[in-house]
Amino acid sequence: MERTLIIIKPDGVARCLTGKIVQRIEDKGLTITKMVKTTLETPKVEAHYAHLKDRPFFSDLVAYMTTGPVILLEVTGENVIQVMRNLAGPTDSCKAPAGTIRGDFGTSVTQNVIHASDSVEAAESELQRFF
Ligand code: IDP
Ligand code: MG
Repeated sequence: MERTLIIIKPDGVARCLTGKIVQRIEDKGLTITKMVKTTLETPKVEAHYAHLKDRPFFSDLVAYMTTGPVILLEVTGENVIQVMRNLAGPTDSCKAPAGTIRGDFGTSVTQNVIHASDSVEAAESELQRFF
């Protein structure tokens, strides 16, 4: 069994998409093992996205992630990291196929509704950071 960190980002929470996203995760047979609503503080978001700190959109990204509450989820299941990346879809909501969370609900490349860890190492360090 693997575990991953999912964040329902501020746009997802503000647009009342939490129930729909949780439903998709459970419909896929994955288990939500932790779930917390919180508002993220700037230093944690900066650490989470440290790999993007030299990109021109970094300050907008950090501002967006701290604008309102998020839902933090630990999701557990077989190959859950890859399965959740598949459910999320590609980063850019405008290019993400219909049927994916970002394709169905995301509105831009930044406002793409959810975060999903992209490797075992990332998942473990992100779960430690946020829980
Ligand atoms: P991922 O969330 O699909 O793993 P990353 O490249 O790790 O994508 O980027 C982290 C987050 O930064 C994205 O989910 C998105 O919110 C934002 N982002 C990524 N690329 C861009 C961009 O080119 N312009 C604006 N925001 C971006
Ligand atoms: Mg990423």
